[in-house]
Amino acid sequence: MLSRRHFLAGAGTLLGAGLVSKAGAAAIPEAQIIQHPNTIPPRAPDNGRPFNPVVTLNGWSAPWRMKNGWKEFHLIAEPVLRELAPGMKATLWGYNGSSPGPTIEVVEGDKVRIFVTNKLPEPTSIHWHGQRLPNGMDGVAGVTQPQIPVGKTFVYEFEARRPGTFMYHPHADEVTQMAMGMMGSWITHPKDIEQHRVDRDFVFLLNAYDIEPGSSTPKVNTMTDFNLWTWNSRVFPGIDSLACRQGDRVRIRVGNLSMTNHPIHIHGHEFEVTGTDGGWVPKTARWPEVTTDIAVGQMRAIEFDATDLGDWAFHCHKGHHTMNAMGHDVPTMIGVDHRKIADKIIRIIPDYMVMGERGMGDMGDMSMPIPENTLPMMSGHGPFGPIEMGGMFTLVKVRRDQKPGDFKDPGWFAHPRGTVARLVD
Ligand SMILES: [Cu+2]
Repeated sequence: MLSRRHFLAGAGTLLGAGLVSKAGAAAIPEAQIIQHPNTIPPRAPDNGRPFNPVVTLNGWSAPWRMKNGWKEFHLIAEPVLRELAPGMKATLWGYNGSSPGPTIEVVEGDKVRIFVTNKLPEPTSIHWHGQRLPNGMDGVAGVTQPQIPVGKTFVYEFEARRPGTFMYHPHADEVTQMAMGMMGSWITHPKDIEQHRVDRDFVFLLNAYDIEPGSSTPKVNTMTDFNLWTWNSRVFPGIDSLACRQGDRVRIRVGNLSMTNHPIHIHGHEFEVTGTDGGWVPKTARWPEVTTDIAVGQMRAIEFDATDLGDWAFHCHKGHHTMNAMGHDVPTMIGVDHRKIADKIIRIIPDYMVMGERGMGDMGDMSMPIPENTLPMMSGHGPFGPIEMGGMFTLVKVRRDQKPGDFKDPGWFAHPRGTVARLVD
């Protein structure tokens, strides 16, 4: 048994709820809560060391305050309602109003203090994945610290020693808490603002949920059969596009906190993996790719020159990861003429639909009845018709006139005359 003295002297200092509410109000910085899923464009830091901020896809970076040389953040672990895409909201757990939580951005050498308040119905902790830090700050409940009890606030303090891209997530009842959406990105920028400098720097996490059509809470005991494949807890067409200016050097940092690997693929350009959660890859060790597999618990930073104008697909290459729920139990019907049997079934089940005999593409275009709070399996409409995608899919939009620092979606690409595949027969 730990005595109270040990408790206070331990890795995470426990602050009583009373302290937080009154005398301690100024001791803990206010947490910014954001509940909408829009991408908030970055702001140059107004205090602390300078850095080039990242763009969190369908998210934002946490504000901080400087106090006696420490950069202080406040994360609140709590239940949140996250819109996965227009038409579907999920009941998740996250931080500061969202799943994932806000991105933490610091600079190499910063002394960082993070207050973590637990408003979940069960104890939690936060592990700072990939970081070099004192063992007692590593966030493994039971091993390096006691669990953060319900209603209490812990504080983590360490120096951001190694620049790179990291993640944060609970290390207490991990299966439940990660399946419910608890995670976030962490960027430690290099001290030298010119080092690894790019024109656009995006970040997001790969995650996945198993939510029954018509419901909103993930099944937390699912091991492999997830049905919603998400980027920062969003599915296509709810994932924002990555707007770039022609000629930009672009970095996309992708962390995987789902339970399977994802081969991430770009069209029209080739990239190099320039960083992992272990650090920056030396130039001589890089090779060109158009797909990179990101395993569970890994981060990959990819970089490319956005040379070619257009709307370029950027997605996971596993086919079923670019689809939404409902697809799993449908038998393959390609080549089966089941009109006769369908007539008989319709007499018993009036809503029965014949589907899939020409492939599944029809479903993107169909207005079939689906339960409330459920997304179609494939959706999205482009300038040439149905897109037939869902899940882990978005577009890298390269434009000549996209202004530096402008991340707004520029709309559909206007293809120059004679450059679109066409009907000839
Ligand atoms: Cu995938």
